[in-house]
Amino acid sequence: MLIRSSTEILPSEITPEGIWLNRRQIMTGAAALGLAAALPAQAAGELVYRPSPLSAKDDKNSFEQITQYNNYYEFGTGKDDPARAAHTLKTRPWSIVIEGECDKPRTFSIEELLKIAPLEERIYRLRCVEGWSMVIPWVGFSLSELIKRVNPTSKAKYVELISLADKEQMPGVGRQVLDWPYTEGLRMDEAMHPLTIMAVGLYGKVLPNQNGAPIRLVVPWKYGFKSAKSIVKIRLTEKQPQTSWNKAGPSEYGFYSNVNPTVDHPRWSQATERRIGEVFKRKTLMFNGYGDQVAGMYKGMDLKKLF
Ligand SMILES: Nc1nc2c(c(=O)[nH]1)N[C@H]1C(S)=C(S)[C@@H](COP(=O)(O)O)O[C@H]1N2
Ligand SMILES: [Mo]
Repeated sequence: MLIRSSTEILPSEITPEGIWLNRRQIMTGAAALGLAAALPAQAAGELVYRPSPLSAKDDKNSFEQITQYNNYYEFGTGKDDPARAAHTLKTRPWSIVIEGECDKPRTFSIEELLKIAPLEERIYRLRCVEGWSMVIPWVGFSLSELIKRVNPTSKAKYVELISLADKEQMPGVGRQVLDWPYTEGLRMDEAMHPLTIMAVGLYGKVLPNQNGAPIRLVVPWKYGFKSAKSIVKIRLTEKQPQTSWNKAGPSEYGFYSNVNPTVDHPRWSQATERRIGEVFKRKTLMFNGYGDQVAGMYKGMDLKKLF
């Protein structure tokens, strides 16, 4: 008999588009044997996904680097706190409530979310506002796929994303380091942009707790803190929502938080960054190198004022 942990994906949660097999399955020859042969691999927490042309060509950081050096203040402010402490996060049952300016507000279970659209691998650069970066092979789907399903009204101008805040599971929530729950926000066009994803996995596997299991936002042209983890609520709003980091330091963390080497943080330069695992610093790229795809959304805006 198969014994499953609560974080594993059930075969019934996998999209029927079983033709998209990951590289490992192809390499092991499982593909040649058909979907039935691939199922035991999925039961062990493997996701079925297809590659995406939106992936970066950069060398990926290792699974070890991506899962042992984290910011997840609900589990402590040290980089190694989340990997050590996030095992207490319960990722099943899980659901996301979508409410606010939409015709069809509703709750999506994690099982429904995993089937919203075929999963894709998105290799993205992540630039933390602290001055380091990584390249992470996420598995997820476009946030637009989810927002479309609730029929936003014409008043829906912004999207507020809210993380879980449960003292029982999250030791850091007992400390006043941020105004919990961790809250982030995007303008509607940013939320609907094809690069903006909800990630459910990385390196082909179910998302580790410390990376924001079971489902988190990833917005690759913005500083890492916009990419809220372990999301439980999404609210469509007419007014620009408040965000936890903006409340904590309004002069340091603006609403837009686009990666911008020409706008320094008041306490340090943003011109360069250190890719985790590398010795020499790199020049930080405008919009984290995604300018061709996203710069149009900010035409005519003063990005020094709207940082
Ligand atoms: N809920 C929540 N989301 C969060 C954070 C957090 O502390 N709490 N930290 C942010 C920051 S500062 C960064 S750089 C990224 C890090 O994501 P990773 O650990 O998966 O690399 O998560 C972001 N999302
Ligand atoms: Mo960050």
